[in-house]
Amino acid sequence: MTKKKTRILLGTKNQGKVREIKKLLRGFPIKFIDLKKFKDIPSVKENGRTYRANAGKKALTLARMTGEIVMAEDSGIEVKALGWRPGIYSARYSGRGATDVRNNAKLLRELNGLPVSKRQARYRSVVVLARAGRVLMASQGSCRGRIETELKGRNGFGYDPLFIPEGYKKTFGQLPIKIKHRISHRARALRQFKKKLIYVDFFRK
Ligand code: ITT
Repeated sequence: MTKKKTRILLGTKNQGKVREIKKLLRGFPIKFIDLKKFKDIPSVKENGRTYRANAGKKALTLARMTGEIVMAEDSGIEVKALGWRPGIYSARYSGRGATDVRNNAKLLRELNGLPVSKRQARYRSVVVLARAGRVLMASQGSCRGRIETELKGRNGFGYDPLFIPEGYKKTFGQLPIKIKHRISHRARALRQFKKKLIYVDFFRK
């Protein structure tokens, strides 16, 4: 008899994240499905004060709505010169109807004239796994770097055309995606996730 693979729903509407998470967890003995399977599912309101709170709320709410085991992620970019903003507000940084294009334009505007030495930043990611009513596990990762003075490259998504990871001279938009998959906040959070997953008891009530 063949054993059925455990399946996990990727609880994100961000296609950039879906692409990366699927790639980063490829070959892992778990079947991943995405939210496309649940067409009219409403967006979860993110009103927490931390990445952990938002990721937890997304995972628990979607688990309740779908009956699936759900992995959700909350992430953002933090810029030192802005008092580590926008952080948890990264997706909504440029206000109502925010897009990656507008968010990047606002970031460039806010940092206008700031020298390279003052443009430190970091990405952060928190991943939460939940089943109806219970968080099973959480993991996190971060990636240090700085903000470029103009948009460069088309790889990745979101703030990637502006983010130069520490130790490199090019943005994630320019670097081969293989490098992002090795050193990004999400890659680190998911490496920890994989290590912890073997200790998760999916069936404990
Ligand atoms: P879900 O809540 O449905 O997952 P979202 O895009 O709203 O999608 P978040 O609330 O976690 O997700 O917002 C994270 C934002 O931070 C995201 O929209 C990007 O603008 C930015 N971000 C996070 N990780 C990134 C990455 O690897 N590259 C570029 N930008 C990133």
